[in-house]
Amino acid sequence: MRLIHRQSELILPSEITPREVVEERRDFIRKLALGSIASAGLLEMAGRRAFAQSIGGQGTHLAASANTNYVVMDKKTAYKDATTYNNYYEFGTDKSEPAQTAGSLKTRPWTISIEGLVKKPLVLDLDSLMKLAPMEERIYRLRCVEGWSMVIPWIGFSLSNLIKKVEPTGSAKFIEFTSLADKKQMPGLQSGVLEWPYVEGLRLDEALHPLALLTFGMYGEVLPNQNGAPVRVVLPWKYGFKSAKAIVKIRFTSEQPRTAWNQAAPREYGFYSNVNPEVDHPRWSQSSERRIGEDSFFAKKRKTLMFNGYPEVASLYSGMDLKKYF
Ligand SMILES: Nc1nc2c(c(=O)[nH]1)N[C@H]1C(S)=C(S)[C@@H](COP(=O)(O)O)O[C@H]1N2
Ligand SMILES: [Mo]
Repeated sequence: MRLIHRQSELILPSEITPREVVEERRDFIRKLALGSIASAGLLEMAGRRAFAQSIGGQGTHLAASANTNYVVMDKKTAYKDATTYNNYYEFGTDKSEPAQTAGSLKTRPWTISIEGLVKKPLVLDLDSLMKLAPMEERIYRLRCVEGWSMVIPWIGFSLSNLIKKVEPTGSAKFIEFTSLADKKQMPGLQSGVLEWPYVEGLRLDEALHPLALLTFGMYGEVLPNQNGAPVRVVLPWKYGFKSAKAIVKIRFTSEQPRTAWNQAAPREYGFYSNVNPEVDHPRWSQSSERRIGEDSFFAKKRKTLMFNGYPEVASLYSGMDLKKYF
């Protein structure tokens, strides 16, 4: 009976299943039908191999020590899913496009400019930036505003290390992240879905929260281009779009910065965009989510957690009406 269950699960078309995985599964079914996979034991083994979900790719190794204070116990998303199902509009609006078109992005040499209301503005090359603090591995949940989530082992260090280095002035209240916008390298810039460059921002106290991760790698390796190489932020208590990729500029300001999604659709995407199951998107509920990899017909949706399950950030918003400041 288990077999039947699996079979019906396997042949269901799924918008989010990468083609290779579908093909691998088809092959598995074919072998089953041919009887080349016989006993239950073998079946289990073959199944496990076909659905193996936690190993990295073949990218450049990036050393890091596990930070056990930041570990989500949920099963990690398969490397393959995390690197082929991406939102990265500079490389196209289709989830599969970034994996196909971001490969040629030149991520070295890379400089990042830290400017605005700071005592010590800096222009850093990637290597100097990476040496600012020891690399940590942290397993975070990432929840996209579209209603899906992943669990990813990121590598980086708290953004606060960089912020302290440049010494913001007393009037700095916000921080703005600007992503690379290079028409020659990024085919998606031809489209008018967003105003380029992609810009995101935080209040300075949010950016100083230890959870805010300046990120250089994932799954033990440097970031694949489609995931934001060579440097991005990961803000796990906020919807995924706040976590800007391929950052070239960080600016400190006294006024709330304009941000790409807020500008494109202010009613739908607020500046804060904290994960909040009680505040629906105008066009859909935010109370539950689909975990990538659990996308079979039989899989239950998961309940979305307040601040995506990071209650330690709540004090940043005490006294604020989170329906108004969504
Ligand atoms: N520069 C840039 N950063 C971006 C995006 C983008 O389109 N451009 N998409 C965001 C969205 S909507 C999400 S959900 C996450 C996805 O990150 P991932 O592909 O590494 O899972 O990246 C965010 N960062
Ligand atoms: Mo997203």
